[in-house]
Amino acid sequence: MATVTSAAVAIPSFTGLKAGASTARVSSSVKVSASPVPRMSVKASLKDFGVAVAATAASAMLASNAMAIEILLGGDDGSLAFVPSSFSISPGEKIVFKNNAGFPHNVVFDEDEIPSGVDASKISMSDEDLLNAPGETYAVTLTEKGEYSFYCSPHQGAGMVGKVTVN
Ligand SMILES: [Cu+2]
Repeated sequence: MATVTSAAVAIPSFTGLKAGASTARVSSSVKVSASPVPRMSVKASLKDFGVAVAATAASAMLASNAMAIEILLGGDDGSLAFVPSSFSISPGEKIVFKNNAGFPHNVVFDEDEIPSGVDASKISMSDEDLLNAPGETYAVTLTEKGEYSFYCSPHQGAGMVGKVTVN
């Protein structure tokens, strides 16, 4: 959770979790700014929500949200790529895509190359939505196991594509 940068953005994520608890499947995406806030405020927010979340028998999801992986958008050498471009995570582990170089970038999941039943629009940025500022992030959490392909709309033709395996 250290990469979630404000208590305010954590709340929509958990609202979604409560709503989706009956199907035990949650896909949430939150766009956050790069401005850091003290870690304690996020923790305090989660603690408050922990009560409601536990009541819906989804407390395991709360624990798994503590994990996160950071993927850079654009290589330090100026390459138009996700770094790393292929990686594996656990279900519920947060992926934080961070603007690094060569922006604007975005993150769009290929609806034909994600597990069946997953709604690509719920985990993707829109084609028009771009990360323009250095350090700007897009965070997404995948809960269904399987392989997901994604790309950056402006740079797909230049090979800015990636793959994540949830297992
Ligand atoms: Cu790009």
